[in-house]
Amino acid sequence: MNKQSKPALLWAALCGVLAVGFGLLAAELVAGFLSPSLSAVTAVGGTVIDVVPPGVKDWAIASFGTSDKFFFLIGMALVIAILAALAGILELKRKSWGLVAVGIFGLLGLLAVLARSAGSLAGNGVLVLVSPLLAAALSIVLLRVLINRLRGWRAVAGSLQNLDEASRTQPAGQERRLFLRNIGLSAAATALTALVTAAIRGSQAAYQAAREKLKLPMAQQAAAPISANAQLALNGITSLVTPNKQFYRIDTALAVPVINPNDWQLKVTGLVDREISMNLAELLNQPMQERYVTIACVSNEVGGDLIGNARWLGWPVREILAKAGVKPGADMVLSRSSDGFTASTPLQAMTDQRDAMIAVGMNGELLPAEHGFPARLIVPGLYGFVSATKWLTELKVTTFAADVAYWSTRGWSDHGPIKQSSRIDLPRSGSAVPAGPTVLGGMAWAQQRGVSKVELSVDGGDWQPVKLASAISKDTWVQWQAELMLDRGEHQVRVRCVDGLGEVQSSEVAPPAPDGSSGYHQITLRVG
Ligand SMILES: Nc1nc2c(c(=O)[nH]1)N[C@H]1C(S)=C(S)[C@@H](COP(=O)(O)O)O[C@H]1N2
Ligand SMILES: [Mo]
Repeated sequence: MNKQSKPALLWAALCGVLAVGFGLLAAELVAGFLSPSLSAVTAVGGTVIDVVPPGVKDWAIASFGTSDKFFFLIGMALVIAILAALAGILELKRKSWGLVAVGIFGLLGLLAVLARSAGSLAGNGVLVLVSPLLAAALSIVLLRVLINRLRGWRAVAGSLQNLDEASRTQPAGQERRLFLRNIGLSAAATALTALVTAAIRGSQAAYQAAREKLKLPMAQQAAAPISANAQLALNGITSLVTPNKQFYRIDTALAVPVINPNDWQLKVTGLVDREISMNLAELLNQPMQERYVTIACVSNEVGGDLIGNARWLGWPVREILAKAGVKPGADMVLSRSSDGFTASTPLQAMTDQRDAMIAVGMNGELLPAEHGFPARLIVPGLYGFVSATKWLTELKVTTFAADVAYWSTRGWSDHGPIKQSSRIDLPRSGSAVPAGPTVLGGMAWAQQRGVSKVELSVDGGDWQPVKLASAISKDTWVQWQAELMLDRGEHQVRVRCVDGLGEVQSSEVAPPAPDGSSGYHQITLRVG
């Protein structure tokens, strides 16, 4: 251990605070930019609040009242600052030890984020891990740079101690100036990052406040309650209705568009008799209907999980089109999002009895920002890229000949009916299962036509029908369950479904591009 003078230790503590402060704030900035619901600091705070004994929470609420959150954040900042200062001192005394300490804090932050988002990584994917990792990485790099500079200064100053005053101020002075300049730059960068982060979070707070004032309208036509026979009593089976936080998210938006509901407008343009412009209050006043619809991504591989089922609340698209008056000749609606994304949907699918809707509600809540707040399209039976425009701002009535949508210019088909498909979710492929009866379960879908049968084939043998739950509707997926007696050894099990018209799922193996994957989902089981 090398002995350091008191001022050196104070400088090292400051280095620690600046390094960790900058790292955390920069990570907050990136998280805030990506999505209003991503934040390592909030996740760590939330986890702390979760694990603190109830007595302490009661005491905090009693002593600080409604400012308890504010004081909690101040307290958290203090604890982080003290730990960061200690890490700085440690790094000065023992090279790399401080960095390891910061790395450990980062790891704890990562665990807190994981604990908070348990099971819901699906929504924002790996993005939730970005914030703690980035914070740790930036803090470590900056701490290393600053402490190395500090060391350089102390080393020169120390080695020159025996020389006379005049000859030692020169190099030591240079090193000192370099160090101070680094400290100054870091402080400025930290302050700037803090300002930008505060600005982003401020506008998001305004969005949150405006959002909280909104009330999800009542459905004029509510969805019928789900029959008990639609939900199989099978442990671990995919839930029939996908919770919003677990709903797959696919879009081209790097940063989730955060739309202030007070500024939002929906326009109907193009081949119409009367253009329409409508604000959110007007939209929410329209007669709403509620439907369970299973939407899917064209990029979903056979057996994949880019599919989800929700109870959507919305206004039928055909109603707004009728108000606008569609001119003869039109055959497509080009929907546009606030971020420029467009989808081309056949006019037919927007106006027929399938109930395409401008959705504002998802499973009883306003749309989450990630899923298109304040309004998006939901068109039963079509893949998302040709129908499910989120952050919807415009419906242009047009023709396939005149307009081309975002993905149609990028090698994907411009008509996108969802291919009927099925999936084995239980057990996971590659599982070892004990000898005796093996229970399997999964999902099947054939939107617009419904599923009439699900069948399994073991090791290429005959197709055997399995138990099929009742469907919520033709537009939703259906759960299935089976019990197989398998011999010891390795087995391949495949699944297929039959739709409501008797059409058997296609065995032709196709990749997602250009119009959706096909083929049978197969799993391997080791029975022993
Ligand atoms: N604005 C916008 N809307 C979009 C997309 C997009 O990239 N931008 N992607 C579409 C695609 S490809 C799919 S599969 C669905 C996914 O909807 P979800 O993220 O709510 O599951 O949204 C559609 N709507
Ligand atoms: Mo998609």
